[in-house]
Amino acid sequence: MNELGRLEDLPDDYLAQLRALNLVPLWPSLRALLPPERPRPRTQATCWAYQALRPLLMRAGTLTPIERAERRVLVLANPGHGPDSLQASAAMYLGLQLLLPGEWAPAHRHTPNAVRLVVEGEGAYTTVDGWKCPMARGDLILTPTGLWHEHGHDGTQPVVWLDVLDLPLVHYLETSYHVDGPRQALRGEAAVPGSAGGLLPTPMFERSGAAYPLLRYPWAQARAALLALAQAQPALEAVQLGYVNPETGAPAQNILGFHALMLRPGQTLCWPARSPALVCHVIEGALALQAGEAAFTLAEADTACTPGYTALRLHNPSPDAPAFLFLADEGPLHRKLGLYEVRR
Ligand code: 1HN
Repeated sequence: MNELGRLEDLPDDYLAQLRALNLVPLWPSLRALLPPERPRPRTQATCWAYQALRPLLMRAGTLTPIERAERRVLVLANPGHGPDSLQASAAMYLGLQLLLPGEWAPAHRHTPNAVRLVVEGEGAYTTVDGWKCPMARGDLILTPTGLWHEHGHDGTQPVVWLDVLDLPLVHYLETSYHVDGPRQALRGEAAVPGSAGGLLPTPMFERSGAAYPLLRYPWAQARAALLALAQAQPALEAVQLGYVNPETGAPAQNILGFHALMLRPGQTLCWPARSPALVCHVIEGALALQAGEAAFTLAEADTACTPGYTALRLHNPSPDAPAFLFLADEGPLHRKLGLYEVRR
């Protein structure tokens, strides 16, 4: 491969004339834009230990009242992207949000898609598009693009959840904005999937046609489904379920993908390098995670992010208990763009 000319090789007066006309030579940047053989992700394999950050999140609860925060969140910022970009990966934003008893986070809607994965506490709820979604540990609640959402808390203990948004992508596209609104009129409690053994709830005469017919995926159902799948298929390697739109079978949201994974006691999964970055959050149990050269041990409620194009090893160190993980990735986006790749 040819060594390409550098910017420093060009005379100052030439560079000044280019700059004055808003022109830039390509060749000094070409190799960085198109590195040989594989991308060079800025995203670094990073792990956030819940027990280390929890006191800081609780302290935010005393330092900043909800009225001064709107959303009281500590962002999990990937060091490869720097602290100011608020990015976990190229397309994923992660934050841990705290809502205290009696607090209310007012209604708004915005272009980025969000999901909440409940980490701790009970008694809080999110109202999405008028549907009340109670929050219990491990539940996944969607707040897709454009839908009104607000959070309330009728319980007695702090509630914490993990927010996953496609904000970095939507911001990069210069399409990110929000609209504030009044408290939503309640339409009722959000439907639960009620799916079992190949049976799905069918609308009485036709599909609702709603872009997001299901907003809340209770953990109790996902956990039971994983255990049933593991038992029914002892030879199945990855005991994994995808969060999908039950009317279409497509991923639950358009840009990011969400999965629940069970690792059997002592199980190790070796995954080839794939193009999307991945977020792993431990709902129950523990995870020894290796991503390229990086290695972490995650305890319950810990969260890690791994770059794309990186082979992964996921190991459940417990000899007798399964591990349950929540996974988020950029798979739907890569597939839609024709960029999805697996390197075997
Ligand atoms: C947002 O609207 C929420 O509604 C949480 O709870 C985190 C991060 C960036 C932009 C909007 C929420 C967010 C957010």
